[in-house]
Amino acid sequence: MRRATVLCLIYSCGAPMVDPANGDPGGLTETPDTDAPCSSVIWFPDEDGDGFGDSGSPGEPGCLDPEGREGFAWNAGDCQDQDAEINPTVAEVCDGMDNNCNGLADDGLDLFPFYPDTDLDGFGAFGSVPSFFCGPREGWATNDNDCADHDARAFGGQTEFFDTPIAGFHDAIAFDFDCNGINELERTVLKVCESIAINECLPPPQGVVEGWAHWVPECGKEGWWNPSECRWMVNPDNGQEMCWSENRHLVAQSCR
Ligand SMILES: [Ca+2]
Ligand SMILES: [Ca+2]
Ligand SMILES: [Ca+2]
Ligand SMILES: [Ca+2]
Repeated sequence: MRRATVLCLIYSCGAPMVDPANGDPGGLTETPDTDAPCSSVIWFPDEDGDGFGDSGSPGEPGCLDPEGREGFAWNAGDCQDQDAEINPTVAEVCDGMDNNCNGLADDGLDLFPFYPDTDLDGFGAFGSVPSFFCGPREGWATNDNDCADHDARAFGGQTEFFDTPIAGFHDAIAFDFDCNGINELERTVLKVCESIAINECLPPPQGVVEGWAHWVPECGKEGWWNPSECRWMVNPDNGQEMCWSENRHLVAQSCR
């Protein structure tokens, strides 16, 4: 009498069948024969409780009655029995893993083009051939805007300037950090300290606070920088009085 009740619970007496281990109708891959001998049902350990037993386990025979079968499922198919989010009913997602236990990782998903990004600056190499993946992965970028994929300082749209060149690039583009094909100087303003009379300095061009003391150096080259107003004072270099800028110092020209 009790066995009949259990079978009715399991099979809902004509309704869709449910897994006796967890009541999940999606959990069935095989239907045990209710008329078969008790020992013909194979139970598999279900550590993560997702209703699918460890597919690596040989299982053990037992009665259909789920009583005393906690931690077991009557069908195998779980390829990762420590993770309830991985089993045959789960939808495949782009994570490098086989979520639905069909033996394939990330199969059946939309693929997108990715370009090699050797220097990991988020920009793929100019004109490179894309590979197709379902989602981002290290060493690959969604664009091919990197004119120097061996120098993470250089990429399309870079706004910073640098005073050491890109290795291996010829002079005309050795400082082309924003990949527009030319070297642009960061600082081009002159602030020459000249006297118009004893004790009187040439007034600075309007708006010029600081600038190059003599000429505008090329990319990466050093030049003297006048950081403050020109005053009649003793030149600390030679002890003579002249128009001079305090704290004059050498600066390397940065470019991009
Ligand atoms: Ca499981
Ligand atoms: Ca996956
Ligand atoms: Ca890159
Ligand atoms: Ca780069």
